[in-house]
This record gives sequence, structure tokens and C-alpha cells, in this order.
Amino acid sequence: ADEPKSLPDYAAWKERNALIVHSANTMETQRGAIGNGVITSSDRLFVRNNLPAPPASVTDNPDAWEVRMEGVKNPRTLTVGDLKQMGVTTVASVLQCSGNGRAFFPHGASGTQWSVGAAGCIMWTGVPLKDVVEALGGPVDGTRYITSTGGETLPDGLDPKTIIVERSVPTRAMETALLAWEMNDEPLTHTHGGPLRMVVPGYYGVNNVKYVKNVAFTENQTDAKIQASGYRVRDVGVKGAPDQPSMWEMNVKSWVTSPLESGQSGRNMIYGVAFGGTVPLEKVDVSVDGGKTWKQARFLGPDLGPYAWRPFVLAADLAAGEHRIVSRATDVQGNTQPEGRIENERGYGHNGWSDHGVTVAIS
Ligand code: MSS
Repeated sequence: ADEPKSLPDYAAWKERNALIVHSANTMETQRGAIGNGVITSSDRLFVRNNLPAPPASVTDNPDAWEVRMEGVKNPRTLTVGDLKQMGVTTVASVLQCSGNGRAFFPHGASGTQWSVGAAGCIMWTGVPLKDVVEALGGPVDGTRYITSTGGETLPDGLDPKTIIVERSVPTRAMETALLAWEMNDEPLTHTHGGPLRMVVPGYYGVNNVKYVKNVAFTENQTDAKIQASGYRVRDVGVKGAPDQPSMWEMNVKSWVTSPLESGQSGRNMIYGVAFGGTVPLEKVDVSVDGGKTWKQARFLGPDLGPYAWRPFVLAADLAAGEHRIVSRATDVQGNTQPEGRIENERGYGHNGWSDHGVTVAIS
């Protein structure tokens, strides 16, 4: 058997036993470690880096970190210290990798084989992007995207466009986006993008650019590979291209977090988490017979707003034997999780309820 991988230095502070270490750049939360909390503790949150993370020293003097603001009437370079004078808000939002659930695709979608744990619900604190943009005169006319650039040092000898983490989201995201310097009430670590991170509530992880050094209102999407052909939904066997849907707003999703393997006959509490992406959640139904019959679960804990997840619970009387336990979330617009997968080349955006179920042996 393979030696269990140890945590890389930049994530050494994490709770090793709560994580599955796929590689030095990819770690997911164990399904059984997600728990019933509304907020994911930082030491259990998944990590995904497309490039090696910058050194820990980037957060030595966080207030001095600079971000260039472009595509606004009065372009400027601002420090985190400046941003802290411009406004502050806290938003609870699910951070989820586009490829969460990829492991369920039978065609062997390439990329990290995430199961359910490339997701967490986080309290982000920072300045609303809107406040910063208004202070700089508003976006330049004709701009349609907000393009954020990550601050990693790029390796020599490669075309920067092929590796840089630079993502464009539609300008409608300006209403809710923030430039965050705190995660779960603590200064943002370099592991998760400190000193400053673009947070786009309800959008897939990749749009939440870490160590953000440039934010530009642009007419077009960036031609960086991670935008142009990466993170695009297309049929199996098809190459990524700019005309395919980009991984922006997340879809409605849920999964069971307990029990996962076994239990005693009689009353069992079935727990899980559910969220609606950018649309508030309406309800979660749970089935203990693989989707033949459903019962509505009860939400647990406070509602921290449309972008947060909601832990849920259903008390079910289970007889001895095997039970296939599945959950199905529905948002207030009536979008509900499909039963199956939407097959696609890179295994993005999987919210099918069947694959996300668990088979539990009750004795
Ligand atoms: N940012 C930067 N700068 N870099 C990188 O790499 N990645 C992405 C985001 N951002 C990156 C960034 C991804 S891809 C994800 S998921 C996220 O991030 C994660 O986070 P964390 O904090 O957990 O690590 Mo997929 O869609």
C-alpha cells in the first residue's frame, strides 16, 4: 500500500486526519470530517492550487500588499491598508472546486479525483468590491467582465498565458463580490490566498482568485488558458474552447455526511449539507431507499444567507439491512438536483443525487 502522504509545508497547520491528501497542491476534507457546523473550520477546509503557493512571507505585512485596480474611471494601486478604510462586510459563502464530485465520472475525467470534500462554508471579511469601484469612479463604459489576476511568481521559460491564474466573471458579480483579508475571523493565510483574495459568492472556487494583485473591468474575458479553454463544460472527448459554458455560478447540491457506513437498527439521525449556489435554498429531501420515497429534512442552525450552506437532519427509523441513503436539494426557483450525471469531459459541476448517496449497513 502507498504511504499516506504528509501535508505540504504551506498547509502543515491543517488537521491531517480530517483530510485526504491527493497531492501537494490538492487536499480534500474527508466526508466524515465535514460535520454538522454551518461554518467549516479553517484547518479542515480543502486546498487546491493550480500553481505552487507563494512563500509564507507574503503575509508578513498584509496591509502593505498591493492590488492594481483597472478598467475604472480612476485606475489606482491600493494597499490592503487602503482597502480597510473603504468599507467592510462579512459574507458566508460556500467555496467549492468546479471538479468536486469528479471521482464519480465513469469515463475517468482527468484531474484531481475529488469526491465530496472539495467544498466548505466560509465566513469572508473584506471590502465590498462595489465600494472600491464606486470610489474609483465606476467601471469604464462597455466593460462586461471583472478579471482578477493571482499573485504567484510564474516559473521562467513558459508562456505566462498558459499558467497564470487569471479569471473573468460577468460584471453582474460586482453586486456581491468582495476583496477579502479575513477568513473565519482570522487574517487570511497564504494557504487560502492571503493577504487578499477575490471572493465571488456562489461562484465556483476557481473564480475566487487568491493573492489577488490585479482587478480589471474588461470588455472581454481574459485569454489566459485557465479561462479560455480551462474550466469549460463540454462533451466527453471535446477540447475546451471559449464558446462553451464557463464554471461561474454553482448549481444546487447536497450530500449526506453521516452515517456513512454502518448503524444500529431503530432511530437514526441522517445529517448532510446543502446549498443553492447563488440562489437561496428551498428544501432538502432525503430518501433511505435509494430514491423510491422521500421525506423533507429539517435545516439545522442559523441561515447565514443565500451563499452559505445549510446543514440538515432527518430522523429515520431504519430496519436491519442495507440502505441507500440519498439527499436532493431544491432552490427557491425550483431548480433541483438531477438523479444522474451530466457527462462532461473534465467532470465539472456534478450535482446528481444518485452518485452522491451512501450505502449504509444497519445491524
Ligand atoms: N487562486 C490562485 N491565485 N491560484 C490558484 O491556483 N486555484 C483556484 C482558486 N483560486 C487558485 C486560485 C481553484 S481551482 C480553487 S478550487 C480555489 O482557489 C481553492 O481555494 P482553497 O482556498 O480551498 O485552496 Mo477549483 O474550481
